[in-house]
Amino acid sequence: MSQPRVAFFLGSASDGPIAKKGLAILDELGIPWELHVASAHRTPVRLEQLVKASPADVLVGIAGVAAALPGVLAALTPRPVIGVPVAGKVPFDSLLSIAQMPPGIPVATMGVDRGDNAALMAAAMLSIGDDSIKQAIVAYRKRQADKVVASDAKLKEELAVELSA
Ligand code: RP5
Repeated sequence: MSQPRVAFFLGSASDGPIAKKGLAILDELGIPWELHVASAHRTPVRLEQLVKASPADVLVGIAGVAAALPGVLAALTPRPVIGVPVAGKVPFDSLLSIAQMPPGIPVATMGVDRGDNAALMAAAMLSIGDDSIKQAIVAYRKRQADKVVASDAKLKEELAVELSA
């Protein structure tokens, strides 16, 4: 097994579906990852131990409500930290908790529930020193573009049938 390059930290197992979107992309790009459930508020000591033990180059923090997790990750390591706010009942709570970091400890904040973009951003960071990851991102984008073009043809075909009926 190769060393994980990206570590996903989740404030709760209930954030799992958001993480899964990103982990599937890392698998597609051939980037090894690890995942931990560790809350900044409920298990601060465990969180610190896990961050210190992690060999990953990039950390991703996924959390909802008063989402301190990505900010605390960033406080615990000089490695880049990407934050993913999880949607909840109060609009913008987790987004602002993650994006509005005080000066000195930044978190690269993704859109709400965008675990997929967190993986792509982590891959882009790693690609700075790794040409094979750069190639994997280019190929991923080509597949994405091909899907859009295929959906265009499919929708036109469906509409032609439906509207001529
Ligand atoms: C946050 O509280 C977690 O990241 C999760 O998004 C939210 C709710 O947690 P659970 O009540 O589902 O454990 O800390």
